[in-house]
Amino acid sequence: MTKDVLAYIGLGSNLNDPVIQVTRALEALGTIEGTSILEASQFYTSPAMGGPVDQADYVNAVAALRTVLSPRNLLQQLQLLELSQGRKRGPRWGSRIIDLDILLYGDRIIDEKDFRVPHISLHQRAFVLIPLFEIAPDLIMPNHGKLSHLVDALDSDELELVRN
Ligand code: ROI
Repeated sequence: MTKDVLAYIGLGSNLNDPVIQVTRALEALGTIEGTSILEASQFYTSPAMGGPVDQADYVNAVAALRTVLSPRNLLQQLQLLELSQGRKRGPRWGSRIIDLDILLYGDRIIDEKDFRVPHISLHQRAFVLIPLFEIAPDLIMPNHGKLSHLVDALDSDELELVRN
């Protein structure tokens, strides 16, 4: 039997109707081979944090996946989904139609130049930590310890739930 792993994916968009983009991407995640969605957070909106200031607000969510894919293969699939949703290469931290990041892959630590898990900025981004906490409040993360401690340390009140 192939071993499967619990992975957490961060989704974000601030272009071309972000709620629709994040919804489409969530649906697409469930179609990746060897992968199923266990849970998804609600959608949250917030101003661009940590990038150029003249950007539209983002919509973010986090999904829990069960996958038999390796971290690299999962990353490749996410990049294909980004392209199929029309993502163009732009400036670092610039606006994007869809951004799909591997936040966590089981308790694995990956430290390669172009690929780091846990995600390099996971611990300081309210738009990742709060939706992650919604679906995994008891999570203990490699490198970072208890998710609840990171959430307690956030001083951001800029995240709002998207009301449908
Ligand atoms: N800010 C928010 N609120 N949401 C994001 O998904 C996001 N992504 C980014 C930068 C530009 C750093 N800021 C963000 O890449």
